[in-house]
Amino acid sequence: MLTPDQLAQYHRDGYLVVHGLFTPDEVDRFVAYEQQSKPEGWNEDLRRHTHDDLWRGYAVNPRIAEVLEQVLEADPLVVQSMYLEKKPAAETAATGGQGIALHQDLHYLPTDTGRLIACWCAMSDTDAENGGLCVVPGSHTEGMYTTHKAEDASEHDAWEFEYTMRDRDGREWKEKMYSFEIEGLDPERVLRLDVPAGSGVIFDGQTIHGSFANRSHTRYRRALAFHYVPDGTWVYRTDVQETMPVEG
Ligand SMILES: O=C(O)CCC(=O)C(=O)O
Repeated sequence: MLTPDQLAQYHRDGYLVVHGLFTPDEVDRFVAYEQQSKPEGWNEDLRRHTHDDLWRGYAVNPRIAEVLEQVLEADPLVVQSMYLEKKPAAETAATGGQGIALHQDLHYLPTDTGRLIACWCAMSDTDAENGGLCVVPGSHTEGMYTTHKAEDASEHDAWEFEYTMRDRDGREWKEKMYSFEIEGLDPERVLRLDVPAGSGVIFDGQTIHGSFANRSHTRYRRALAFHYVPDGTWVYRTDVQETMPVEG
């Protein structure tokens, strides 16, 4: 359970580090599972939690569910799941695995209520050197920023993709998305977090966040990220529109 101070901190800053979401055994089990089951590179399946029992168990973990219920004051529904592993620099040609440019999740996952929350879980010790999570405190109160496509290839992957969107009335349209990067962000505002394995960060769909390349020569940066909406929220992207309750 979050304390009133932690809740207030979340609402003030738009993010909160939560310790002990997963035990060391749970972290090891997940990492070992991914090492033997995962194809190389970016995992494009954002719905593993719907058809992989191990992933489902992590997405609906009661420690996460309890925190989200408190913050959202509603039942959370899982939208998507991602495992984000960055190799150390020694294992790649140039820098280590790239990061995701600083963005707001609602750019990628627009919803009808504008509500969305992430639970980003460290599956290795993470920090500034190995490309840990960065956040911009308070940015969740500043509305949606304009963006451009990620520019610095040594730090960030760049891509474009067209998604099919559908509203509640069945009206469909296409929307081009790309590796969003916030326009004109003051780098001084970016806070590089230290998050140990098993701990996590919850953050609002409007909180600016992302990460940089892994500059460590030996240490992997591993994270498991889930995105949720409160029950009753409509997700426009058809590929992740079928949400899953965390309970039942
Ligand atoms: O892990 C990262 O590098 C960034 C994660 C992220 O952008 C997210 O979870 O929404």
